[in-house]
Amino acid sequence: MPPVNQPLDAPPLAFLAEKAHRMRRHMLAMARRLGQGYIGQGLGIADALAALYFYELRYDPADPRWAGRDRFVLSTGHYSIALWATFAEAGIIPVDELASYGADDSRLEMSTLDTTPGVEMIGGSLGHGLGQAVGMALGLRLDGSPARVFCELSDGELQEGSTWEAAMSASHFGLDGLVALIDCNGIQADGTIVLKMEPVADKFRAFGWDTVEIDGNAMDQVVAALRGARPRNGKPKAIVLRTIPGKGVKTLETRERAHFVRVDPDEWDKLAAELETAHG
Ligand SMILES: Cc1ncc(C[n+]2csc(CCOP(=O)(O)OP(=O)(O)O)c2C)c(N)n1
Repeated sequence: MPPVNQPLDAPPLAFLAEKAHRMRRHMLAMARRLGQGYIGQGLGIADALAALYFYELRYDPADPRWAGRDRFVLSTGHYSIALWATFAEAGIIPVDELASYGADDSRLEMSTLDTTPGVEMIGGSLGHGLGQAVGMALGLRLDGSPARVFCELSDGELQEGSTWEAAMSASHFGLDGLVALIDCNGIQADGTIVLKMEPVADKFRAFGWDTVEIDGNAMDQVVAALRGARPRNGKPKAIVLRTIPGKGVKTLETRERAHFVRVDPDEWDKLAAELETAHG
């Protein structure tokens, strides 16, 4: 089992930062084989996933369907590259398997399938994650389970009505074991976010959620926000993550069309070197 429920005054920040770095390294290697991928999103969400899987989430890597597990719903199925890297570091899938990312017959698709160990929901069609997470949280409550449900969703998904129906329901049903991690990376398919969604945090507060807004690439803030979301106080929790697409790889952080990144074959060594330099 990973370390869980550690005291706030001694969070394993260096350990978590190292995990996030290793995950980013995996992601670059996976995308390199294909020459492209949803790399920006993966690099941006890496810190939150590292904090979640190696600090907060309760799960058993040897038994991903363990009934007592906390659930993690990745609503943005196209962020799968980050999930596979996380699973490899967590021991849910073998590290060697990452080489099959995006290949025919691979379990590691470019969007998530729930036949892959550790995946709770089929991804691809955006705007469904929070609703499914609400259903899971209700089901766990009916079962008398203390397990919690964490749901990642994107700023683009805030433009879908289904997300707000789910947000309303979570608050109505008092789902205090539900934690939404909202990846506000500011991009959508063709560039910057299409509809103005700000102020995101105020919107969730207005829907009755305990809400914090943080730098989603600052490990200490992510850890503190996850700890702050623990109380079973009758309210769902929202953590608004401000993240940088391509975080950790300078060239990608400043790339304009960051949604689906194509990289020239001779550019990969430079990206890998930038990642190592940024980590120090
Ligand atoms: C319901 C639905 N509509 C459209 C798409 C096509 N699509 C795939 S990724 C994407 C961009 C979504 O932006 P966002 O959710 O903010 O994610 P990010 O920009 O971080 O990749 C779109 C429109 C989809 N997968 N599902």
